[in-house]
Amino acid sequence: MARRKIALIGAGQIGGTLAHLAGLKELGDVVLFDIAEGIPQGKALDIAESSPVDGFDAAYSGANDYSAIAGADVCIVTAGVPRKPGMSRDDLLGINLKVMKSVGEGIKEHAPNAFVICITNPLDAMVWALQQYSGLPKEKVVGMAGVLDSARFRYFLSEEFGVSVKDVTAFVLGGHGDTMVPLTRYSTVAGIPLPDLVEMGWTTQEKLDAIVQRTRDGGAEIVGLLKTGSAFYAPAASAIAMAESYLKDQKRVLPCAAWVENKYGLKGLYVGVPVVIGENGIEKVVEIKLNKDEQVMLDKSVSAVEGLVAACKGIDGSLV
Ligand code: A3D
Repeated sequence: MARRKIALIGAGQIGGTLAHLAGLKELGDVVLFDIAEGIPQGKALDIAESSPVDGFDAAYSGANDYSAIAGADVCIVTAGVPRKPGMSRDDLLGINLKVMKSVGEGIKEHAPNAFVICITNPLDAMVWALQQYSGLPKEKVVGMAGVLDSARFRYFLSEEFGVSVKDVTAFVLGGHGDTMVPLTRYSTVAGIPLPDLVEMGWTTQEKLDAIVQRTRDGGAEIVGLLKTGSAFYAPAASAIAMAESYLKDQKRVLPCAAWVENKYGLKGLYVGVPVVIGENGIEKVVEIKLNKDEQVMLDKSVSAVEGLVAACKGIDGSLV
């Protein structure tokens, strides 16, 4: 069987890490694409030269022309600019919307059958724009945010409880970051929901609230430390989990920014929900019953995303 092809559009910090992880996991051959000349070629060669050491088989190439992504099975999009300290994700909207237009058109022409994962911020609006510009089916275009937000939540919880990250599950809904909705009653340690763990004296409600807030601010915490860019290891690992579920038809249940229509009271919007990812892309949107508080938080998150989508339409009148 021929190897699968993974196209990474944007060969910056996340793009390079994605390329390395895709090789280490032998997900397929990798093409790095970027407008910066030499960067995708240099990273491709550098990672290919590590393959004999780590013992993986994958062909690597770098390109500045979209024809190189032809026939890709998966496209992961990080093209655009990241945040600098003091910037919100939304400050990136105007610049990155233009980038999504060229990327969407490139994918439409050269890789129309791909499963497309968007990482570029502001995520929920950019994934929507990317679907519009590429014209690909909505179940084949998805945004990465929830896997990262829940990974951060899981990591902080594992530290608080002194238990393995493997035994901590977390359930998040809504937009990326600031308006993320953590569902603590569906987040567990080995199946024990967080509210029960508070009752059992494992932690306090105050500490749990602080962990939720730290999760929401997780991106800004890293930006503040790095100063020159934003997080890239955990975002790359998160997108690779989504790509792997598609390529291997694992049917994992992962929180992603997916197209939601007639569920959660939405008429049609890209927003973070749990979905099943398999060989057909987004195979199912999982709808759960929310309590009053959770619904209020989701509504707030939805209006933030709607505001960004409206701003995109204001910038480019061709978007509907
Ligand atoms: P960075 O290292 O700057 O890489 C971005 C790359 O995109 C650079 O190599 C640019 O040359 C390239 N680029 C710019 N314009 C184009 C274009 N038109 N076509 C092709 N390539 C282009 O950034 P990064 O890798 O750290 O981050 C990439 C994006 O991911 C940013 O928008 C971040 O804000 C976003 N991000 C999202 C999350 C989420 O959880 C959603 C987390 C972290 C970063």
